[in-house]
Amino acid sequence: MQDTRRRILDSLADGPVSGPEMADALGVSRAAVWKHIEALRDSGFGIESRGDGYALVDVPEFGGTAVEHGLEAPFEIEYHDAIGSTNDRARELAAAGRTDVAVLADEQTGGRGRLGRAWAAPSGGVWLSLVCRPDVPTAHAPVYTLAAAVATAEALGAIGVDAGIKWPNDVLVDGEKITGILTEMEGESGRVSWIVVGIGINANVDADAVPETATTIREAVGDTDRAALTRDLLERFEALRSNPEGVLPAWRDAATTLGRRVRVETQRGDVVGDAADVEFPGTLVVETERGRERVSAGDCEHLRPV
Ligand code: BT5
Repeated sequence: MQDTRRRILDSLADGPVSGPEMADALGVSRAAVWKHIEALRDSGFGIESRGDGYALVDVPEFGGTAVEHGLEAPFEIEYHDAIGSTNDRARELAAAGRTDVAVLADEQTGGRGRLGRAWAAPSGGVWLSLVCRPDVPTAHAPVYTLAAAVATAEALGAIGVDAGIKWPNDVLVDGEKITGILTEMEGESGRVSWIVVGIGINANVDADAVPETATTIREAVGDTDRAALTRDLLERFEALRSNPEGVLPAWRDAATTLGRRVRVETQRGDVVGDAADVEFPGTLVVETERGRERVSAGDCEHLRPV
């Protein structure tokens, strides 16, 4: 959001402020204040003109300005009511050199999972893709998927949804998938050029609009304030990406895979055994009959104990 508009909203947070007072505080003309107030009204903020000044009476339910309002993470929000895939749009922005942009949509018409799978993304979800340009080796990329899973599980926990992580990229509630994560990357000479972390949360969505194996926030606890959830998620992700060493301990805390018997389908075949640990940057360690095996990518299934 434009900096002056953000400052206007901040100044209105504590009650009504008169036009001249605001103009003085921001160092702009009264006409400029009025123009910004009009622009904020256009983007969904309810601002009344009263005897004691401008009063903020309503904030938009969802959208770029709703998320940016009070956001304490350095992401610019690009919001779409509907889009093919937020990951595709984020990749375009990344290829054009942008960073710290969060592409957000209410609905996706061509949402993607891993390996070309389709992702159901009806209106009412939180469909989000983050463009990041960390100066790290490409081999470290998986830790961003783990960070996104941790941030999501914690943000869901904060609204009363008891979510756990299934390695590597699923956030589940009672075994049903509530969030999927799709990380895509481009590198050069072994270093990351950009990473796009796509996060899809089934939020205010009917259970029959997503696959049988899935669940939604609506089903778990009822509809939620998606702007607040997105803000919380971005702030948690920001804290984790600034401190990559903290990601693994947080992931272990939130994961349901460790200690479970698992089958992981990998390109080299199935790995079956007990999930013992996860190692940087996201490698799953499995105790198998053949000894310890390390898996860096694959589809993981939790099995019943033998
Ligand atoms: C994923 O793939 O779980 C990654 C999903 C990432 C979606 C986000 S939304 C924002 C951004 N923009 C995009 O276009 N994508 C990202 P994978 O592990 O391959 O799981 C895909 C499988 O999950 C499908 O084959 C279905 O079985 C199932 N599925 C499809 N839609 C679902 C949904 N809404 N909720 C839960 N499961 C779903």
